[in-house]
Amino acid sequence: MPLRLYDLCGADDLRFSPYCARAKMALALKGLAYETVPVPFTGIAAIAGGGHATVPVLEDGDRRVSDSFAIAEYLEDRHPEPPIFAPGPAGRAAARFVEGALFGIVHAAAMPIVGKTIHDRLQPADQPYFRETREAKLGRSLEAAHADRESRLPEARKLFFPLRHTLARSAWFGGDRPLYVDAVVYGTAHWLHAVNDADWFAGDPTLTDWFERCRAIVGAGAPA
Ligand SMILES: N[C@@H](CCC(=O)N[C@@H](CS)C(=O)NCC(=O)O)C(=O)O
Repeated sequence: MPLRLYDLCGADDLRFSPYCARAKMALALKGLAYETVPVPFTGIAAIAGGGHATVPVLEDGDRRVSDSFAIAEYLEDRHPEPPIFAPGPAGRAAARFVEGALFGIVHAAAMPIVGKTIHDRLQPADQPYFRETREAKLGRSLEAAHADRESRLPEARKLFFPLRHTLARSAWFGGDRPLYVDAVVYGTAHWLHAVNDADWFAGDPTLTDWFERCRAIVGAGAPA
């Protein structure tokens, strides 16, 4: 039975979730075949079960793993070769740091910029839920946040400086091969580009080249 990944979907089957993209790249890096099951926001609770339900969820036979980082660790423990974390606890801690920095800094800065665009690209049945939950977090309407996106975008783009800083010296976070840290950053980049709000890496060949190489890995590790 192939691995199955429950994957957030918008209108026209748009797969934009940063966390699901991370899980897909982790699976591809491991060379594992998988199939995806599209899930709208309003369908997540039914498949994730219990607590604060989120996707991705990986199904491996009768085993279910939720949370993208837990999925990467599960894959690493179950299929050690090729490794996707640098050796030892330090490798996982470094990946956690990157995950946290992206969530706390980049996602926080990007959400007001891309929130309305995401909303507009969801299935109509998902839109009220998304609006209510995201406006509560933003403290204002999606439209009000969208109105000053042009002025916020340059500062938000600068938040990718650490990525440029790293890739100027190394093809991947793993040196000559990609690691899960690449997948973590790729997921965020995929999210921002998939909702088609702006070309976040415009005019930056280093970031564009790395992003295209990540995309090729995810595309080649395509679903079973
Ligand atoms: N830390 C979790 C976060 C997953 C997450 O927030 N996923 C979003 C989709 S991008 C979700 O399922 N949200 C459910 C909701 O907003 O109700 C992970 O890395 O998997």
